[in-house]
Amino acid sequence: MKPASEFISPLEMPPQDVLALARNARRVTVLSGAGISAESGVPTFRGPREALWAEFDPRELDSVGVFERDPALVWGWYLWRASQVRCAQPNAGHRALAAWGLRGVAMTVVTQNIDDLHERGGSTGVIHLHGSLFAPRCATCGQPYPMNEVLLAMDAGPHKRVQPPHCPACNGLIRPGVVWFGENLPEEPLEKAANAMSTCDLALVIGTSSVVYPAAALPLEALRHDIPVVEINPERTPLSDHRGVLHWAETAARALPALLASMAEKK
Ligand code: BV8
Ligand code: ZN
Repeated sequence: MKPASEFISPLEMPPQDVLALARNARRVTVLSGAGISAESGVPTFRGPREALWAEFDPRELDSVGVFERDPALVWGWYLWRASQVRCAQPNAGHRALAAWGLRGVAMTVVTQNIDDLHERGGSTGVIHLHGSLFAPRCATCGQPYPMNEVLLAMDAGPHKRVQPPHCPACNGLIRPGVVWFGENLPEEPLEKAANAMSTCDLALVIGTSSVVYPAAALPLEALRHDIPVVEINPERTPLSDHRGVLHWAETAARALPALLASMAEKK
């Protein structure tokens, strides 16, 4: 049987220092961003090409004020994004993280993403810092509202206005269950994420531009505790130059399976 490493093109062999850290890690915490879903066809926010916000000004759609002014525009945009994610599949990066978690390490996945691709790729206990596309709630009383098939069947489009439903409890407007700019992150997920980042023995930062706070401050928490941080991203980010960060210029769907395959190799 040929060793797995022979199936991996030299391009994808993990850097030796990253491989050594991964092999010795017993508690791994991941912080992921839109980049980990890019190879599933879900557009990123600030990427060069298909950036989601290339079409929209984030202040245009990612703040409470806009929803109050034009709920149908915002609701239509999020419905469209939910239908896009439902057509997407978890990629090899999502699946490799889930597989790693089954190899006896304590794996905590913290994500800024509002898609469910980590869960569909097999990860459990995923911590969502910015909410979820699939957990709408009442903008007035906060009651959760089921994102059911009817809603998803609507032919929402990026510029299509769709009137949001009303809350059965108080008749308030139903809004996307996400965190917009200027809104506080949910406390419990943020606390759990900060704890996971400061008590692990390896932090992986995958597919994020590291510009949105307070999420972008989490890897700095690991560095403050002298925990090694590996950043997997084809581009460099403000995090890349921090002392203690190993930047691996690779995509998630190539790097993570390669890391797992190499870890399985005899040392
Ligand atoms: C807060 C909503 C307290 C859901 C998002 C002034 C006023 C108010 C606030 C602020 C202010 N100044 C600063 C702030 C704080 C603000 C902030 O950080 N602003 C930044 C932009 C300067 N943060 C907030 O407002 C947060 N709340 O602070 O509350 C508060 C309250 C009141 C007043 C002040 C403070 C709320 C932040 C959450 C905002 N909501 N989205 C949605 O629609 O999705 S943010 C949005 O950006 C998404 O959630 C996304 O997750 C997040 C980060 O983006 P990334 O995931 O990193 O994606 P991006 O496209 O940027 O990068 C992709 C990366 O992947 C790239 O590096 C690329 O190279 C790489 N990549 C591409 N392909 C691959 C890949 N990597 C690997 N493999 C590949 N194949
Ligand atoms: Zn309500």
